[in-house]
Amino acid sequence: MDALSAKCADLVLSILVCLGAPPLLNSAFLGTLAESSALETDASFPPPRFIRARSEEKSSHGQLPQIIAHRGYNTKFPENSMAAFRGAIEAGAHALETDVRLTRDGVVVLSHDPTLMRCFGVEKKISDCDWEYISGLQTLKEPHESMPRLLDLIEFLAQPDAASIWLQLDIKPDINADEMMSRIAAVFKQVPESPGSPWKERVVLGFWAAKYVPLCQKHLPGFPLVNITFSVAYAEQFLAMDNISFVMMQATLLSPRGRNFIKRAKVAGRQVISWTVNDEYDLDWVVKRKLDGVITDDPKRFVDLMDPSNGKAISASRPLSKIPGLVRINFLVSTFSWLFGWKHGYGIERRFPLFSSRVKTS
Ligand SMILES: *[C@@H]1O[C@H](CO)[C@@H](O)[C@H](O)[C@H]1NC(C)=O
Ligand SMILES: *[C@H]1O[C@H](CO)[C@@H](O)[C@H](O)[C@H]1NC(C)=O
Repeated sequence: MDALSAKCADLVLSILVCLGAPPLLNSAFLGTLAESSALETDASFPPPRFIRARSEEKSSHGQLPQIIAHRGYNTKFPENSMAAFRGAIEAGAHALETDVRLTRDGVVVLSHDPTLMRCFGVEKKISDCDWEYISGLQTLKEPHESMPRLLDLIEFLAQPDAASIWLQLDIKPDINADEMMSRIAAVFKQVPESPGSPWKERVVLGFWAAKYVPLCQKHLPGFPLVNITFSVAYAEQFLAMDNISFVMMQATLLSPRGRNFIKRAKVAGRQVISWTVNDEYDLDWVVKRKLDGVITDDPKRFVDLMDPSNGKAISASRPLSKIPGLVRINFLVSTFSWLFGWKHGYGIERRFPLFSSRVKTS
């Protein structure tokens, strides 16, 4: 692609972001995704069996999705704080989802954003601060909490009363990948695992960019992987890669292509988890499609809704007023994927000729 076309692609991408495409679709982020080439590795991973839907006799569907607390119980507590993680478990969540970042001095901390602005009111990047400084900050949201390290969360999960809880780590691709993975691995080595439940059977590594696949293999061999994505087109190529499961944006799963993807993923024995689901009609959809899990901001509400003993079937239809929004997001994501492919030359056929023929899943 020549320089002028690249500029045009960038321009259209920025317009799409203004129109409401997910903010992470910025060109720096996409550039990181594009430098990947995972499929050439012969890495091997176990399937993440523990993220499968729970079988549930009392449900008419025979199974129910697992409830995964998004950055902890974040509608009630400051996101990604120890209070939010404890709160989620007390509320009955089956799993926690969190985001990892590195401080300047190499400490793995839990923060969704790369900067301290939104949660702590400080205009600094985490990667420019040392742990000693960050550990003294308090969240703007009450009850004011400090930012935990991954180590704090893992020590908490090592306690007997948290033994049944699993963890999804969202490894953001805008960081020094090799150092990040080796620091994460060091944390798991530092905290002794409970006898019957090794970390490998409780922690799933969520990655966005393919270059993380060989790094996960190098530093955390035997840990299962999930691909976090908004693009069904992108995820489809990983049906070809054994044992990789999926964490997909709910809005894109609802599209016809998304529904088809769910079917193929199931036939291939892959787990599919949906993010971020907060409405009852979306939960209803997830239950009917027999997805394996939902990532939600309010785990308590979903635990109550799904409790078969309260006798109330989850049943809610999507208000028609939501349809235009869904069409819009799917339009944005598809246009985006197409532009991204054009700009970076990704595309299942071009980048990964090996997998260009339609993946057979039967
Ligand atoms: C997938 O998982 C199975 C069962 O753990 C394992 O035998 C197989 O080698 C894995 N495949 C890959 C490519 O990791
Ligand atoms: C996972 O999804 C993202 C899109 O969010 C994609 O760019 C990424 O490369 C996918 N997986 C792998 C193995 O790369």
